[in-house]
Amino acid sequence: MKVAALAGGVGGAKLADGLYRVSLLDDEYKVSIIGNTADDFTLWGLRISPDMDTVLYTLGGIANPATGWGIAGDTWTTLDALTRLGVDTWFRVGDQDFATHIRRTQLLAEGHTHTAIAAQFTEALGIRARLLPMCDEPVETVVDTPAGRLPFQEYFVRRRHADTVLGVEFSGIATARMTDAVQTALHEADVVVFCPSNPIVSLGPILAVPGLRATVAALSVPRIGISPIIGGAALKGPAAHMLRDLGQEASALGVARLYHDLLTHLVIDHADAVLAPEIERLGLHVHITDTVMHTDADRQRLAHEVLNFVA
Ligand code: FO1
Repeated sequence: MKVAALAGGVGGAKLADGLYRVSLLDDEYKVSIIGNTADDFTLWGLRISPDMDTVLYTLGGIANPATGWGIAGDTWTTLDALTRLGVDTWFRVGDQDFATHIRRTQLLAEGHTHTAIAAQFTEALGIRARLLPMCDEPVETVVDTPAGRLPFQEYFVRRRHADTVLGVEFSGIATARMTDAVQTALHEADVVVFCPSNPIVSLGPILAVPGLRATVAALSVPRIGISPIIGGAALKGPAAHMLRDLGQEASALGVARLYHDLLTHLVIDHADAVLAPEIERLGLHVHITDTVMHTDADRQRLAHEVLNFVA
């Protein structure tokens, strides 16, 4: 059974990890993760790809469990040395994390694609799943706020996503192209999973790659989402207040409205059970369960429930 999962940052990476662990236990499953590259940016001359690295480290079993991003046990000597040189180190990059950015920057300079680089990195970390960037062209999310148009990491990290979101655009998306690997993963999939990532800035850019949304909508296989909004809030990050700022409903029903033309099934949390009838009226099959993943076992359980729900 081939699974194609769309995943963004920390929340999506947890379910992607659960699906990956299921595939390690049962080789009937093969998992491809289509990742968000619109958080990518260049800092201190290095190309950084936060959401791809979050999935990479999570599936590689080396992600920092407290933050979800960066590497567990990483040290900060390089960052401290940069601070000593007068650099504003607002974006926290650990010593081991720097290796990823240095190597990616070098490989890009040598002409390798993001797709080839992701394959090298998953190989290096012994990951037996395909991690596919949504495209190989540069795309960068820009968040329009009362303080002006902000590059994503400025909005998200430096300004702690405190600004009201007036609009979001994906600079470069018009010239982005679905890679052959992404097209193959989607067309060969027996099931497509929308991992619980921010619908606006994590799954949004992936679905904005020209042709990708239409490809997913036209598939005949089950397509299942997990709501990243539980009880009107996101577990982590600005998803709920971004949806509200943009006039969307920050609830599992609001998520269903965003995706009902793409999905056949939606998994929601017990906290949102009351919304199930209205979600079903949108034509989606609804599965109600505990969607909060505290432990690795939770990730695997939820992944199993997702796959069994559409089986
Ligand atoms: N998120 C933060 O809130 N603060 C940071 O200092 C930070 C550093 C960082 C370094 C590498 C990396 O891969 C991710 C990092 N993130 C940090 C998360 C990053 O902002 C992601 O874009 C978010 O997780 C949204 O997906």
